[in-house]
Amino acid sequence: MSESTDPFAAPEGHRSGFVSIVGRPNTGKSTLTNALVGQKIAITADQPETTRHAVRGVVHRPDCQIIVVDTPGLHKPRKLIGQRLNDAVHEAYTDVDLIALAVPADEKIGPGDRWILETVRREAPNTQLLGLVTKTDAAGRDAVASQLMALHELLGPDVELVPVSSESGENLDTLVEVIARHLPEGPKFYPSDHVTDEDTETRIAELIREAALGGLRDELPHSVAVEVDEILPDESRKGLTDIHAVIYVERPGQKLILMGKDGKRMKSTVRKARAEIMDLLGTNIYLDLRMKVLKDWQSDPKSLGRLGF
Ligand SMILES: Nc1nc2c(ncn2[C@@H]2O[C@H](COP(=O)(O)OP(=O)(O)OP(=O)(O)O)[C@@H](O)[C@H]2O)c(=O)[nH]1
Ligand SMILES: [Mg+2]
Repeated sequence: MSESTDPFAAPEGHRSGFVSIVGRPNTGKSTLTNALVGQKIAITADQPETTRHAVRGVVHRPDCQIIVVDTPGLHKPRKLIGQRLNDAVHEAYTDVDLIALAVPADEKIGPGDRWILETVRREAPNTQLLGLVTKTDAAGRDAVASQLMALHELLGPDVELVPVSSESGENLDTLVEVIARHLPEGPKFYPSDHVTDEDTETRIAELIREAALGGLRDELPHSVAVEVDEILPDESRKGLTDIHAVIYVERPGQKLILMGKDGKRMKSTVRKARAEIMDLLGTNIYLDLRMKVLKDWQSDPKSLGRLGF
């Protein structure tokens, strides 16, 4: 293979490694991961606790390759699923080169952030930290400045800080440079066209969950899980791929809410999910979406196992 077509070819001085983004729920970790990778690989929502497993995305630059590990927001667990999510984060940051702690510009640093920092320092004592003030577009300059001071106070003088906005793109390139500077020299781990380890089925299930979450309030988003049953590429129907999936909720009343009046909400969920999935697959699809009650699945070990937690 000639050098120019080798997808692993890297110049002298090339850097590579892993950075985990950790932080409280809803601090913009997944949105930032997508912005850095340049593609939607992790779903996002305006409610906390959206991400439920560590999602790897690859950032390709001529002089570096960064594997960003988006993690579920950390908090003291209340249910069995919370414990499982925290365990997933633990796995995601014990073997990385760098851990970036994200705090949003528009919320005060509090006990939740301190608890995360203590956990990280205890369990990955030798891993270099980086501090991120996210969502800088959502706060004024003064607020961003005082958040940087507060984060400096929290993390100490040896930790570099970067204020970023995934929304406006502010400092995304700087962040890539800062991360790369903390990584060791090394080869490419992934070929240059690889953006994520997520398999297609998982990405489809997540896109359906994202569509279903839109506008839900309170505890309801946490009760939603999605499983893809079947993906059937059907040649005879001119490339129309059949996708069969199930949305799980915990109680019959939740099913009614997700269905909406005259099934309106469900129809809009199917429409939104279908558009995103077609974008991902680049083909036309038929989406068969059903809904089932899996009673209190968030607290039931058997159900959690079945849903992959
Ligand atoms: N204004 C603004 N909003 C943002 C930015 N980044 C994320 N958000 C919003 O913040 C909310 C949460 O974003 P996510 O990326 O899902 O947050 P997360 O930290 O991954 O959340 P969990 O997975 O629940 O831990 C969404 O409504 C995003 O649109 C940003 O740079 N600016
Ligand atoms: Mg997330």
